[in-house]
Amino acid sequence: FSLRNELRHAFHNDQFLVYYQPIMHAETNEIDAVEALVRWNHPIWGIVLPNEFIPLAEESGLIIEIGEWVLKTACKKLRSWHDAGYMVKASVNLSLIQFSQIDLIDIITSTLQENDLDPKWLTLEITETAMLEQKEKVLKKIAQIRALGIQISLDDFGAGFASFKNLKDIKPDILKIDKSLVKDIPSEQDSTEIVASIIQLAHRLSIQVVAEGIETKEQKELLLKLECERMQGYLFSKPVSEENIEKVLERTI
Ligand code: G
Ligand code: G
Ligand code: NA
Ligand code: MN
Repeated sequence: FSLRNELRHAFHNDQFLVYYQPIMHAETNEIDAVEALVRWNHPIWGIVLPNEFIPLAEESGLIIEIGEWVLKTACKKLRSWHDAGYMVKASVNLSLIQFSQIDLIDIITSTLQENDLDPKWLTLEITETAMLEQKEKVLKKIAQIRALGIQISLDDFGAGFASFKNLKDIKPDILKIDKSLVKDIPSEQDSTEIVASIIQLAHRLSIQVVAEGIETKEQKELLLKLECERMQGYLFSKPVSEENIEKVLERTI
């Protein structure tokens, strides 16, 4: 008995959930996309957050099954939202480990087909740490994914390595500024300058920007001034269950 075995058992016994958090066009308050965020609904502990179990799932390889399930769950939901008239995009996180899955591209393609979804409605979020190993192989798969018409988002930018070389090599469609940088704006001058510079850098490379972790109106106002169009954070909505995200989507129609 170990946490690793418990995690596998939990996954195969339907203890996993997908929560959704909107990514907003901040100026118009329209929802651009919803990010799928996995949760473990433990019978005793309650909702366990991914930071507590994703590293373990990556170590054991279970992340391949979890990732595939999250993708399929989110795409099925996206189909039902589109059928109801909520034309939003879905953003799904992809772990480095998933790039070693031989049929990753086939699974993504068939999931979109099964749900009759144009690839333009799907964004895949990757983190830069995912680039450290087997860079060439990962870059090749990213290129294949983009060739399908799916957007690539570089997540947590500014929190880890934030390497310009990686930014150039990946050439994502979207850059997500990490919440650790957003946290201290506008009160801290240096953070503000850094965030302003990242937005400019992205725009100069024709990369769209999403700022994460917006909790206050002051953050939102400053980011709008800095021409950051899209924002995600508690100010707009926390990550919520599939029932509750439908209520959030309803407000926008
Ligand atoms: O939902 P929360 O904000 O607690 O998520 C914490 C971290 O877990 C984020 O970095 C997020 O990208 C990651 N995460 C959430 N869901 C998934 C998932 O389905 N797959 C992977 N690989 N990471 C996820
Ligand atoms: O993929 P990523 O690791 O960036 O996932 C986003 C994480 O940030 C999730 O764990 C989510 O719960 C969290 N999050 C989303 N919005 C906010 C926010 O406004 N403030 C804080 N502190 N965390 C947030
Ligand atoms: Na993410
Ligand atoms: Mn992030």
